[in-house]
Amino acid sequence: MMTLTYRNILTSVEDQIGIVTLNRPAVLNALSHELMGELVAALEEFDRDDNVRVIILTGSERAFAAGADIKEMSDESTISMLNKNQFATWDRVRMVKKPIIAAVSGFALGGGCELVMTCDIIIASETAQFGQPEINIGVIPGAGGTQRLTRVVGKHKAMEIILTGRSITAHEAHALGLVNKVVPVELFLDEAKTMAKEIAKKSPVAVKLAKEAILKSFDGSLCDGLEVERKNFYMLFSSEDQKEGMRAFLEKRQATFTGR
Ligand code: CO8
Repeated sequence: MMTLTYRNILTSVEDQIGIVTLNRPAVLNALSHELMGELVAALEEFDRDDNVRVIILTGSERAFAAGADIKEMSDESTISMLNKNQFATWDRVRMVKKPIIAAVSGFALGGGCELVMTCDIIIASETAQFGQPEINIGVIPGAGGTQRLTRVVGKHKAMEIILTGRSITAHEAHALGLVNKVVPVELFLDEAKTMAKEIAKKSPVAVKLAKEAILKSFDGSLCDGLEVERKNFYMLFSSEDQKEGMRAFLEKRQATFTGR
């Protein structure tokens, strides 16, 4: 297997399981453009590698990922966001054909929660916290949150989670059907490996085709939904509230929103 050098992630292979670990600890694994590029390169490399049958995506005990990188986004405009088209990279995550198990501990917020929901199976530590706090910084989920969360937990819960921006615990996420299993924090990666090993014993081609078929049933008009979400996300970069919300986060103060 060709080994690429990454700055924001770690990769390894054991027992036919390819493991990608998000590794930007200083900013709780905030998903910068560079990190997403590396993540996609690693996932695609594992997707091509015949020695890998299942992929695990994980972070640290403290954070899976606390969202997209707010520092990187705070001064963007609608047009600069459109031109950068960073979602092209995000789209490649959902094109991966092998199953991806998310092993989640600590914060899985905003883009972090959306990345988790793009995975196929979710194992959570008891300390995991899921949420879409974008509303607190004057924007909305932009990487599939309004679509994937709603499909999993239903309209009313999705409204509550996205409109209040509050986090939910691993146990609450489990009760809502968002996560497969909740385990003590010291076991979350082992549990993901146990599940991965079981799947790795099956026919790889059957596993791939099963994943494709399940996603077909799930993704009905997902593309339309994603398009609306993306346009609205870009549009918010024309608002004063987005500037105020993101600056207030970086300046560690409460945001004051005016609706402009
Ligand atoms: N982006 C950039 N830096 C971050 C982020 C982030 N999302 N989250 C945390 N950090 C940084 C902090 O600024 C801090 O840096 P420093 O030490 O330099 O001050 C460091 O990480 C540690 O964070 P805290 O001191 O805040 O740690 P706490 O334990 O006090 O709080 C929280 C942890 C609650 C997770 C808090 O950091 C937080 O609220 N983070 C932001 C969560 C958030 O709003 N996420 C949503 C972001 S928007 C988004 O994800 C849109 C996705 C759409 C895709 C876009 C693709 C282009």
